[in-house]
Amino acid sequence: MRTPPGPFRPTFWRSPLRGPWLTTLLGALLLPGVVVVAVTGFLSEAAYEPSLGGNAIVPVALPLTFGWPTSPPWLYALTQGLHVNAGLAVVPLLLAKLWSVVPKLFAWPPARSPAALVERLSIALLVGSALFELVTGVTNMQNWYPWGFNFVVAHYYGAVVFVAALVAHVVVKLPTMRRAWRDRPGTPPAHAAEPTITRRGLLGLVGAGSAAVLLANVGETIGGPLRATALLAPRRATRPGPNGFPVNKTAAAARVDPALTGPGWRLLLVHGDARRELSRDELLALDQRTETLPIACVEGWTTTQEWEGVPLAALAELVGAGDAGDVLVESLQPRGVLRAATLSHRQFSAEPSLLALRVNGVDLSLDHGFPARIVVPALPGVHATKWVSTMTFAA
Ligand SMILES: Nc1nc2c(c(=O)[nH]1)N[C@H]1C(S)=C(S)[C@@H](COP(=O)(O)O)O[C@H]1N2
Ligand SMILES: [Mo]
Repeated sequence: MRTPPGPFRPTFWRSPLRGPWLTTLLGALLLPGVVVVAVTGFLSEAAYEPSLGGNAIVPVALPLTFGWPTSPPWLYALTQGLHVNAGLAVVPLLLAKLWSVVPKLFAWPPARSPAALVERLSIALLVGSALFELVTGVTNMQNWYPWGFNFVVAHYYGAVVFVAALVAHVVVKLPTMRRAWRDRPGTPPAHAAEPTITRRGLLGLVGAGSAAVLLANVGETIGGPLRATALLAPRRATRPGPNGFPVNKTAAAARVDPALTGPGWRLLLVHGDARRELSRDELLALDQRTETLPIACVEGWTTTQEWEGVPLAALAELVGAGDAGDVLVESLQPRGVLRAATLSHRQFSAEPSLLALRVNGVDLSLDHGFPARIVVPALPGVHATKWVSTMTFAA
């Protein structure tokens, strides 16, 4: 069979920089970053348990459902901040590594042996899952959910495929990498063009790219002066005032009827046959506690504010549920997976866990969850349910 023209012929690829040595170097630089992203990603899955509305997020989870700690309060801000920002920073490296091996994509014949076919299929899985994780991860960071599937579930399964394919790839390629490293860059093939950039220049470009995307986002995670440079971060803008910190989902977007948040609003506590209704004034008359706690979202942003309200443990006591196994928190929001969340016993009884009524010294604004919202330490923001209406404690 004749080799088709164009990219299927090795002479089509003329960069003198490409070669096993550069690919090995880029791979070795990429690997630690990918390990950080993978480990923190799987930790995020563990932190999501016990999940939303009582249903496990991922039907088939890795055995990672250890009890995610409730302290230090910034734990999830740290692991998810690492996940998202390291994930961004490795993108230029990943693209450079793919560029360095792109001629292999057109290798002809496609496979010389069954073993070669298996290897190519595993590479297809590796590259496909890496790009899938990249695209879904970045759109999620942009607070943009254009897909018909649940991001957390899809991103999780994509990661399982990616890690399996990566381990196989590293094991298979180890001898090639060793040899390439020992042989140094070598002389480019005869058909290669004159270089337009040195290898060092290429690495510098990749490093500058990583630094730029990192700088364009990390301020959203750590706050402070870097917020000003976080040009790619959707939650950069703040407004003046105690409730001026950014909002992901407004009451209007969540279709919360403002009429239901007025004086007629009651918090309903349920535990078996025990029920208790409290107005906002009655909640304010209970012992209040103030906690400075971050809300950290899977999207990578963190916002730390001073919340004031009733400890969840005290609410549990009101219906004799101090020993309850978990609590289902539901909101006035009529639809959507995020309208309710479940907290485990450890999570609702952690000292800083609050039903917040006020923030930074004033009432919560409607968009920040008025009349009441959950704030819990060390957990992903999905647990910080806004516009709380009912808390059902279960054995
Ligand atoms: N009722 C309700 N509560 C909710 C959500 C929601 O969509 N509906 N989103 C959750 C998620 S995923 C996060 S990260 C935080 C975001 O808080 P913010 O919308 O005030 O920024 O609220 C949480 N509480
Ligand atoms: Mo979130």
